[in-house]
Amino acid sequence: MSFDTVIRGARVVAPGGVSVCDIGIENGVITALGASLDGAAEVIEADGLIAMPGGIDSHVHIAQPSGPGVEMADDFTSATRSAVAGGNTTVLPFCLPEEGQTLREAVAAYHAKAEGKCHCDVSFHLIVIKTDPVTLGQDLPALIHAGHTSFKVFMTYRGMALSDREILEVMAVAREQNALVMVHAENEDAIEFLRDKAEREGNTDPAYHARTRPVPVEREATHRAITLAEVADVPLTIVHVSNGEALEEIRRGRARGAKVFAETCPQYVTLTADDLDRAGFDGAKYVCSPPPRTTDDWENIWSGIVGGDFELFSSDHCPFRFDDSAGKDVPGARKSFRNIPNGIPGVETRLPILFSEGVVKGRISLERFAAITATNHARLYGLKSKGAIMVGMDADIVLWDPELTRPIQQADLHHGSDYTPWEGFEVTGWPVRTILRGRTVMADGTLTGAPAGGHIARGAPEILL
Ligand code: DUC
Ligand code: ZN
Ligand code: ZN
Repeated sequence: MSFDTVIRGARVVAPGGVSVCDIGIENGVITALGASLDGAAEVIEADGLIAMPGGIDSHVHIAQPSGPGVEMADDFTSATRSAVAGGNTTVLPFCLPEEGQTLREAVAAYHAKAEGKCHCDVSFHLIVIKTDPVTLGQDLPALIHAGHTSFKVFMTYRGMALSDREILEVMAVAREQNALVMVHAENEDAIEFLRDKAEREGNTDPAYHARTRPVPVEREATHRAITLAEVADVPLTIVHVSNGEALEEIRRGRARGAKVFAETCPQYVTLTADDLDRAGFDGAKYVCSPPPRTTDDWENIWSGIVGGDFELFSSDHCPFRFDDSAGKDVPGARKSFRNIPNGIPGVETRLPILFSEGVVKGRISLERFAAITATNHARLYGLKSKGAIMVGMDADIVLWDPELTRPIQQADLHHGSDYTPWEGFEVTGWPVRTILRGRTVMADGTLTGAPAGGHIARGAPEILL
């Protein structure tokens, strides 16, 4: 056999287990796994390294409209550069229509923004904020048909939140068209009640962002979202689960037979609400929704990661610059937490944090790491040729140095934000080479060429239960 590239001697994390072998690649596809593969134009010596499936981050926000005067810190160039540097080969951002745009127009404009800019592959989820007959009856079916087979609905944020009835109507389309609904589960009325009260009492610091979105607000909405999915008879993904009580609702739903998938993120096992209470305005760096909780909730979330409740570990990368009047410091943000743009950067740090806290600390196996960072994302969201080191799959492979210990530092990162919430957080294990469809796109933290990524149309979700 002849190959374009052979990766030699890595510990390969494949669906069938972990073994030392060579990986043969031809035309961007894995064509052989075995001992002593010869006949390659390029040989990558990988002794002592681990070969993982390229990370798939199925929850990132890129160049998303973010309200008047606010600009997201990443466009497709910087977000995918950061993704690749952090060991990812595919990311799934959300397409959100701007005021006055139809969903179809929004998707066309989003494609135009991504075209020629991506250092890794991308595929778009949709965000459904309108439920008029054109959106549900024409745009959504056409877009699903074109490979956008998942969409997010919000239970929070005035202007974006859907009523229960509207969520059911969206779920009915998902059922008919074989697509997957993702839900942001927080109760908007309860949040507004608490937020108005906090403001009336003069409690306007960033810390009140977390205090006005307490656990019951997420727990109730999680229960309601699962109930609605049971009524509509559809599977659903609950994204960014932050705490043990919401996780308990997911477990109870599953015990009843509901097809619920669950996602969590690094911030829910490494940050707490106290981070939003940092001196001055620094707490704004940690404002995201749902907010980080407590160290007890870290343990609750770990129990779900270790025990298999979470299929997905994503970043929810949603970057804003801190020292910027178009970012966290937008006019009004220091007057009230209500005005602070919501989200934190994390696409580059998701995998090192989980590798270090999960694999190196002995909580999860290499196989489970691969499943919740790549394989399950590919299967659940219909990326048929991605997510596993197997013959016939895209050669999306990341080589990890499992012993490299370093602190996370803004100075080393590649995103457009001017800070990382994990400044100084020490990790062991780092992705040292990212290979996208057979081509090395990052080596030792340096990107190695022009953007080589493209948009991937997805198939139907594979229901993992
Ligand atoms: N939800 C997300 O998924 N990301 C950022 C902000 C939000 O509310
Ligand atoms: Zn959300
Ligand atoms: Zn998000």
